[in-house]
Amino acid sequence: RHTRYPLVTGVQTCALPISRIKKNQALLLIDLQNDFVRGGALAVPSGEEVIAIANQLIPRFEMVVATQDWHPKDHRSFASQNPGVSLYSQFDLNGLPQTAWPDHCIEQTFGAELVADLDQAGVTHRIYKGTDRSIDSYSGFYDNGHRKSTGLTQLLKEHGIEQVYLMGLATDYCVLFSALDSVREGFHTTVISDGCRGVGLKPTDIPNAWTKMEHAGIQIIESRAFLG
Ligand code: VGL
Ligand code: ZN
Repeated sequence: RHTRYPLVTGVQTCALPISRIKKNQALLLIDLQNDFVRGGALAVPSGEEVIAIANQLIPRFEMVVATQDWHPKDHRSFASQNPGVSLYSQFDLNGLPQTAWPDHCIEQTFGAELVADLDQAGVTHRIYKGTDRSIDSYSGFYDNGHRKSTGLTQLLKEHGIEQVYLMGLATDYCVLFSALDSVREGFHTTVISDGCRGVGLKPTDIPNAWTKMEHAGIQIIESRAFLG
């Protein structure tokens, strides 16, 4: 008698019927990085709460793109690089309005890494942004001056993506500008509302961000509506 082996080896089992995984759709996870959650340098209130939602959504997508804020240590958006500019105040950076942030998401440091609890095996691509010290980049698609592309549009189009689902941090910055660029680039765009948390420097910032997204033709749904 000899041992019976499974007929098929090395094939990963899929917890979902294939029909539940949609082609032409990508999940965009915005800045789920250590510095934006509890204990981080620019912690978004309750930011860590969205990780569980990301982990539920990830298996439903064939393409999952994680963006990472990825700054050189002397990035000009940091208050520390602008003597006389106080933290969270507004200043002019090469002709663009800029908020003075604490030092955060410095390339190659722990703060810039994706949160460890995130199901990183399901992340198929990463996009790094904010790498040029002279300009900030809230959107995963373009810098704040819309001068340089990160290559995200091309990546999505190469994969035949027509519909983009977004969630992450922070509602009033990187989620807002990524979602606005996504529609502008021609993708059907949906933001998962409970998968986002905002900074809210002003109490109106987060509600205003949702209004702007709605007015731009972005669909806003809760994760349970997607997960069914
Ligand atoms: C972000 C402020 C500065 C964000 C990034 O991910 O929303 N906010 N850099
Ligand atoms: Zn940043």
